[in-house]
Amino acid sequence: MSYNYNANPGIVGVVPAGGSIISPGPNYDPTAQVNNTNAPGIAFLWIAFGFMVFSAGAFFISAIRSRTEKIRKFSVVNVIICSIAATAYMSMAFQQGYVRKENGRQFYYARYIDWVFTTPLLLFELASLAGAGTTLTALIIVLDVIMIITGLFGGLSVRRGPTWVWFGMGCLAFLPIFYLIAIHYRKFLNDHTKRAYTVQSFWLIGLWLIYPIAWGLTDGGYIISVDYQHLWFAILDVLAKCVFGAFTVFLFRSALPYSEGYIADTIPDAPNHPEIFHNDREIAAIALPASAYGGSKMGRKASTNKPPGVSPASNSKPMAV
Ligand code: RET
Repeated sequence: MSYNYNANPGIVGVVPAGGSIISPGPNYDPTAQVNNTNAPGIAFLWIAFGFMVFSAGAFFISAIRSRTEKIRKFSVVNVIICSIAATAYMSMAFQQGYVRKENGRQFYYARYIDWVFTTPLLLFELASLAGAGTTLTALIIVLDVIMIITGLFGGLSVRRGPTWVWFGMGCLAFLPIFYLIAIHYRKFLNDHTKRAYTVQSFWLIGLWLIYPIAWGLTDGGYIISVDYQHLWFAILDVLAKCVFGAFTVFLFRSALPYSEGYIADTIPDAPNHPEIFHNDREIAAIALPASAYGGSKMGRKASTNKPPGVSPASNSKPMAV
């Protein structure tokens, strides 16, 4: 089934119901300055690329220097996030990864390819810090991927109706994400992760709320020029990736060993032995009595399962990292 463009002012011709065919309308002007990336836009893109490469390098060094598996994991996640973003920024700076909309405006789908991989990793990072567990982490990731894909389809839509319906659908997916981060995940926090999570979750929500607004003014509503679109998204992306990651990995480094639902409290001295304990699952497997797994008779006895090198001292000083 197809619709007449005349129902949509400014567009002539025929498009399918979803309106996702990118075809020239009467206002098609691929030469207009506002529809294109000019010298300033290219500069913004390369600067953002530089931030991403630099940050990926810093997180890589952090990963190499990590003494515990958890810190290593957070560092590596950030290496991946910044490397993917660097790739996307390079493609955009080289004027690739875009299509032209019905009015001739560049639409950079490369941005969405970046986000569909990096935003789940950012949420994975926050969910891990909270100790949210596999199921609720999977849920937030799926909702997030749906949110980004709605932005992509909204941006690809020629007809205004589908554009904003997609946008509404994306906002709908954002609501439970918001709820999980702001309220539900907090239930899993422990004394060591509370401060780090509180700062990081506020920071993430505050920044992420700006994205749909920026989208409405750029890929959705064509109000801001393509050059300024690059500037605003570059600022947001550097804050949401490089600065957010630096806070997690450097500022809150000492909280990370207590992430992922810290259960090593069963051996109070364990955090002082990062050289032995790579993560608290290993500690749990060695240390917890069988009853902790539901009372199976096949479990180890609590009294005989002290791992080597761990004193029974009951101090629980934060781990040196
Ligand atoms: C879209 C449009 C549809 C509705 C909503 C959106 C939200 C996007 C967000 C993007 C976050 C991107 C980040 C990038 C990393 O650096 C897709 C714009 C709600 C929140 C954090």
